[in-house]
Amino acid sequence: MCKPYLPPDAPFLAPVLDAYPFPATLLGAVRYGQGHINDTYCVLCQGQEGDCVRFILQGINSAVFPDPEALMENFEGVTSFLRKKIRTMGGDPQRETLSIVPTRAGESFYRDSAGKFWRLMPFVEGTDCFQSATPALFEASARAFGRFQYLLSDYPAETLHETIPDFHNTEARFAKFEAALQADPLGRAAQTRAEIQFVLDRKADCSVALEAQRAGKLPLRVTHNDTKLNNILIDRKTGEGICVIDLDTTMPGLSINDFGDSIRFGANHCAEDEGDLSKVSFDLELFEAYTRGFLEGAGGSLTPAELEYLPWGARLMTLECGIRFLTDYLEGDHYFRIHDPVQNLRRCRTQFKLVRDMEERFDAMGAVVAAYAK
Ligand code: ADP
Ligand code: GN1
Ligand code: MG
Repeated sequence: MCKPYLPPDAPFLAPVLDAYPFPATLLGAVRYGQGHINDTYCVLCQGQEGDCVRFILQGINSAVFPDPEALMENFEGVTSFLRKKIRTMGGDPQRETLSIVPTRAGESFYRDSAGKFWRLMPFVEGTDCFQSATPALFEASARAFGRFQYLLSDYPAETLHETIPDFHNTEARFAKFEAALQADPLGRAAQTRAEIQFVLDRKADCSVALEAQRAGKLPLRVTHNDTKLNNILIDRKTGEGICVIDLDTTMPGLSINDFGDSIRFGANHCAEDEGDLSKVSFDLELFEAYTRGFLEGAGGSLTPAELEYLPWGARLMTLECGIRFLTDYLEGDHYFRIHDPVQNLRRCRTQFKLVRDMEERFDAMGAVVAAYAK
């Protein structure tokens, strides 16, 4: 039998693959997807009938997730809860939520000799994952994210670990940015004066959602917290968002942030790292499509205050993400995966252009939400 193919830069995969009892002949693994955090591979096997069986193998980024065991506990808790609900509602739990393939030792993850955690999941077949979408696909993703929150509304939130403390604490993100600016280890502040000023001018904005939460206006819910379009698998036959993936940040949070993070990434027609800012603009039509879908999926579960703050969720998640890209650029690009030395700077600039657009069209965004909140 031939040795399975491994990417030349990933010889460390051999013992990881050995740890799993694949049900078919293992052909190899290739890098997969466009996530910024985990190491994702697609593993290919061939069944006895010549059929192809695929899996997703992920190495968990322990610099980002300090406690991978806690993260896997969340993953198992949330997915088994969803599986039960999906089954009760007559859905297909194999396709509508993620699941784990246990190791030969019966564990939900494998720890390699370098201490890195790996998990294996069945590939959800018959789906597509998009980096940008038409209004109809975007609306389908919104229904799925809204429904995800709705399905988890009676999940015992207190049992979830906070996998990244202060993940969407925009005030804490601002403070981290200020510290990076102060330290300026690579002397990059000099070339980013305009971006730095953009953030400093918006310090007060960073407190808007947190103040509403502290005042008891916005409730804590179980939220996904990373609702990028590419964290949804779209069913190829129906065009519906069938499976919410990338569950590592599912923990208590604000509904407006789940709404907002999707808008940040999807309500425009450019890549997150587009270098030509004349191509970057916030699209109100996509915003409307997402709003319609999210409110439908959430099934009337959002309070009037949450509805009122949805446009703020969009502005804040976009601002916060831009701040995070800029901070990472100033600190030397150790958080987000980059493919060239100024990618984080380009990413930050697209976010700030989108924030500016949203600021200009804020009343129109409010009117759209009001129209669908009725
Ligand atoms: P990251 O945290 O790095 O973003 P993700 O969990 O989002 O990692 O996975 C990266 C990509 O891999 C996704 O955008 C998607 O294209 C693909 N993917 C992940 N899990 C599955 C799955 N179970 N089935 C099919 N594709 C998947
Ligand atoms: C990361 O993991 P991925 O690529 O889906 C990041 C998000 C950012 C996003 C920006 C755990 O998401 O918070 O919004 O990049 N995830 C984590 O594209 O930090
Ligand atoms: Mg992802």
